[in-house]
Amino acid sequence: MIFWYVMAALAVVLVVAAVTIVVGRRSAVSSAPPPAELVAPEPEPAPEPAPVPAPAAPEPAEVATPAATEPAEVATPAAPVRETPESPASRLTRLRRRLSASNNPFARGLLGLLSADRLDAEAWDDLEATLITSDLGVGPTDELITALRRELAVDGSSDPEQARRVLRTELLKLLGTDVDRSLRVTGSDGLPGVVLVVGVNGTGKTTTIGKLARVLVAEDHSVVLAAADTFRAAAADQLQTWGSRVGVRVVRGPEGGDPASVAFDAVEAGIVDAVDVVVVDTAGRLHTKAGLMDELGKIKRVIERKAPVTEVLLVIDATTGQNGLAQARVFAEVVDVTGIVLSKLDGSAKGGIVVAVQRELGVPVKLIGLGEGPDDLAPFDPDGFVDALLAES
Ligand SMILES: Nc1nc2c(ncn2[C@@H]2O[C@H](COP(=O)(O)OP(=O)(O)O)[C@@H](O)[C@H]2O)c(=O)[nH]1
Ligand SMILES: [Mg+2]
Repeated sequence: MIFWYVMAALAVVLVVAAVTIVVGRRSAVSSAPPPAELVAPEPEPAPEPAPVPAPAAPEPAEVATPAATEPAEVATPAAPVRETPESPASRLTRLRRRLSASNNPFARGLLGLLSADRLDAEAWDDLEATLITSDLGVGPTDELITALRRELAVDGSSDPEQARRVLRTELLKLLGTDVDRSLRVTGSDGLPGVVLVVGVNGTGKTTTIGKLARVLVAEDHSVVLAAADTFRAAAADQLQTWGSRVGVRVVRGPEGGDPASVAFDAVEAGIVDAVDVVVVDTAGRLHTKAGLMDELGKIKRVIERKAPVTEVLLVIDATTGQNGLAQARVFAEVVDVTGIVLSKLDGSAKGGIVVAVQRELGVPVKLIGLGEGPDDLAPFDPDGFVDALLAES
């Protein structure tokens, strides 16, 4: 009997165990989905880690970028990049558009003659008016009109090509093609050449000197600039900026100091450094003729204790026309002007001043300013000038 009790108990144990296993399996199976569910959300965390490395990657890249550029930026002020000025020979070609009819009223007036169907009285009157308003001057205007009428108005009809040819020839005659327009920038006896730049305030002296320094550097001359306009500190700063762009030394003095002593120091520095040229900026105060004469005379005298002045450039603002011419006369009486710089010829309606100023002062135009850009100063070449004026653009 006991045996059967034992067997029954065993059977019960077995059944309980079996049930436990089945239930256990079920719970194992039912607990399996949670991992499955965990797998499912895994993609969610997955994107999370993904963005983490993503920004992490650009970050070092960004760090690397400034790290790479920073030394370059630091290097720039440490060793200022010297600009390479444009060769003077190619400038008029580049700048000729600024003189052409589309930009220049003087050229537009001349081309008006070429486009006239008939060279009747009205066409000649129009041309004469244009030439007078361009400040060519009464004498040169008469000469030009007379010559053109002689050559062109045979039968009253207009041949634009012939008119262009004749106009070119006659304009060149007025400008003068056999004049020495070279700048005297070389000294003798081992001394530097000295260029004194004079003119009324605002005509463009300092800008011209900055541009001229670039012309000289482009021609492999060594240069020192003298900031002898001590009237305003800004003038010396302005010159300094131009000089440092092309590695040219600027000698300056205290604001309100003696301009002659700054000029003297600069020429002395030029001699010590054995440079080729010293260019001297001056103030252009037209207070009284006597005052101007005193100031410029003194500057010149003091410089010449060290080295002769080889060139005196008078800067005239082309937009001021007759007025500029009147001022130029005063300067020419005070110093021996050896060359004219006509600034602001870009867009000036007074292009005729080129002829008038040479006639008036008997001094050649040597340089022309054709814009505010650093290389917008060109040697004056009559052929290139006339071609630019008469260009079809
Ligand atoms: N459009 C044009 N402006 C010029 C030219 N030359 C000088 N200027 C401008 O004329 C102004 C006066 O020049 P600045 O050199 O200070 O005259 P300064 O008082 O005689 O020394 C400045 O704004 C220059 O940029 C030129 O050839 N063309
Ligand atoms: Mg100035």
